[in-house]
Amino acid sequence: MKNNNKIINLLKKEEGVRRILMLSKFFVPIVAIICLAVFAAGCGGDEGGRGSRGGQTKGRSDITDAALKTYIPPGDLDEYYLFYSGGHSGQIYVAGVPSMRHISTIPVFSPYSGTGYGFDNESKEMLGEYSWGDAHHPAFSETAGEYDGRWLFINDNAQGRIARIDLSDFKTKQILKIPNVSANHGSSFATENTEYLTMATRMSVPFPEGTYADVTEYATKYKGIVAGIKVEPTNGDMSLAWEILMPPFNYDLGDAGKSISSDWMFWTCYNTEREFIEGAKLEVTASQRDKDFLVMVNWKEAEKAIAAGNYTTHKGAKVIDPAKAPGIVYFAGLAKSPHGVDVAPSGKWIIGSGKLSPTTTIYNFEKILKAIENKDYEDEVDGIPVLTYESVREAEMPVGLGPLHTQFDGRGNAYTSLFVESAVAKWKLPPYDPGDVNDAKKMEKYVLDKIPVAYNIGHLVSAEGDSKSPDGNYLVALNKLSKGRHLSVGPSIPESGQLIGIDGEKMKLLYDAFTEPEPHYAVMIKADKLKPFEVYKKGEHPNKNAIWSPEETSITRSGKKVEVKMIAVRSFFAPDVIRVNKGDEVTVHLTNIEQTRDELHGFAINDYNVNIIADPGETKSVTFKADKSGVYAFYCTNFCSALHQEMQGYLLVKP
Ligand code: K7E
Ligand code: CUA
Repeated sequence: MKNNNKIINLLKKEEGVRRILMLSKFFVPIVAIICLAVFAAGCGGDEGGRGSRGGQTKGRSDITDAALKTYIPPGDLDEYYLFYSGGHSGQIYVAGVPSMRHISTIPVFSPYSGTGYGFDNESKEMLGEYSWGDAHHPAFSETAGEYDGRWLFINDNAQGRIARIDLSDFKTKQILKIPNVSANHGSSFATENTEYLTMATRMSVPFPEGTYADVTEYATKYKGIVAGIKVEPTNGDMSLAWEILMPPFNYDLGDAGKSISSDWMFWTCYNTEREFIEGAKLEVTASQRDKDFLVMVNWKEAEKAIAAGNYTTHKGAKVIDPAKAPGIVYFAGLAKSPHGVDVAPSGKWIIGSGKLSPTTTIYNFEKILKAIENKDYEDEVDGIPVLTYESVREAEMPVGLGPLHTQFDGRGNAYTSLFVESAVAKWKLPPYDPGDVNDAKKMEKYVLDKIPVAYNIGHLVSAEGDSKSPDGNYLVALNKLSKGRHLSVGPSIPESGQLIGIDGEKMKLLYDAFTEPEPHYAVMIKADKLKPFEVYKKGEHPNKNAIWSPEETSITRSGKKVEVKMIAVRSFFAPDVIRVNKGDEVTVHLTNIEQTRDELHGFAINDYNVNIIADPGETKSVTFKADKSGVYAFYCTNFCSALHQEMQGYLLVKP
């Protein structure tokens, strides 16, 4: 309480200073005197305005500093959008940074009655036979290595799928399912100009998909796949371009190259022991070898192999066998049981993290190219060359225990999450003193700072951190545990996102936020890069079932099929009575003819599990079987006007 009052007082003072500074444009001489007086009173005159909430302010406790950096006054807007993946909730959460306020939820792989997603015919068709997905890694579309604000992609770790969200209306527009990829985890990372998105098998299965082979035949019959998903540059439409047949490892995380490495994709993999021994615990059997692998795929070479017809087709997918198409895939040793792989903004440094090693491995991409050119191989696995580790690694950084993922600030620093240590380590990217690189003790000096997080961090994300030019001001730690950090809500508690300031030498914890399950990864984009539209303007989003006036409404029957064209507008439906016979198949096309922002109308039929919602100017369709006779009320679910409660009608089902 005491602290709160202190903050409020300081905030009041701060606001006062800010107002004075704004006025100073007009009353410079007077204000100069006042400012001097304020300085003398010990309150910093270093207000930099909302856009540059940077720098540690003098004379204030950290708590005040954190409050000033994260407090967005009512009515003011955040600087960044943060898109959190929702894990097995199948959704994406949208928050503002630095306030960390939750703004919206975008349903992707799971139905969400709040927006009617998964209830209308269009989204039902996208979801197909599945009612959930495991959303792990969101990725922005990029142009020349910078976030272009067009689309957001996200993978489904459960079902070999990838989805595209249009950032002009924050809605899921496509879900692509591809064959042969079992558990798509190393996804959905975008290449420099969104030529491709990555996909990869996390849990190898017999190839092709649907083949039966006992786990005793794991080493020979089971296979992994890494795949390239082509993105149509005009409309974002995704399609499968190629698959590459890989040894039965677990392909974990991926990333796409930049600049010098822009033709390449990277993944980590574990269980290079290629075993699945019943009852022997994978955690044990997959941790035998001292090193697993970094996987490198040249997608330009994969394109060439496809163009040359050097592939076979399985379940409709063009599959390249790297043993028969050299020059596409390479391995390099990577510290035991790796998880994350992250390409630095320059594209030259590839950072791999081995969960069971207290170091991250920094590869030099120039050395990788040289090793490939010189055929500097230390081994070969299923026809795939393994580059000599000593030739391609630049250094190993002793970051701490349980390194998982790495992000960047654009000033030559990297930030690695430490799951076991519950901390974030800040360290310096190369160059290093040549005398230091082979001495773990000497490398310690390049670990510049460490900050504890609460608790057990997985991913972390910095502002525009996957682009060529990260902003270097904010970092969000995505933690698996949050106990004791919020009011208790029983045995299952939320995950947490902790905002950390990274604009100074030392990292500073600024704010605790919480989310539903489970934000594996998130991406952060400058707010001004997104320009979502406000209504579906009449004529701009053609839909063959759209109608715009009461005169155009209709109920037509052909055999046992009934089609209803309906409008919704404050505060009525037309038609408001639908008469059908028991056993009819009824399709309602609902157009919300409003052209005012946020004037949504819902259409729910009681006891029929019908719940669709149309945004202003949008048309949605729903088809159901009128299999229960009687009278069923329908009504608008979104509070739309003072007479919203009156917005209702009846479905009459004749026996
Ligand atoms: Cu949870 Cu990227 Cu799927 Cu790491 S992953 S934590
Ligand atoms: Cu329309 Cu409530």
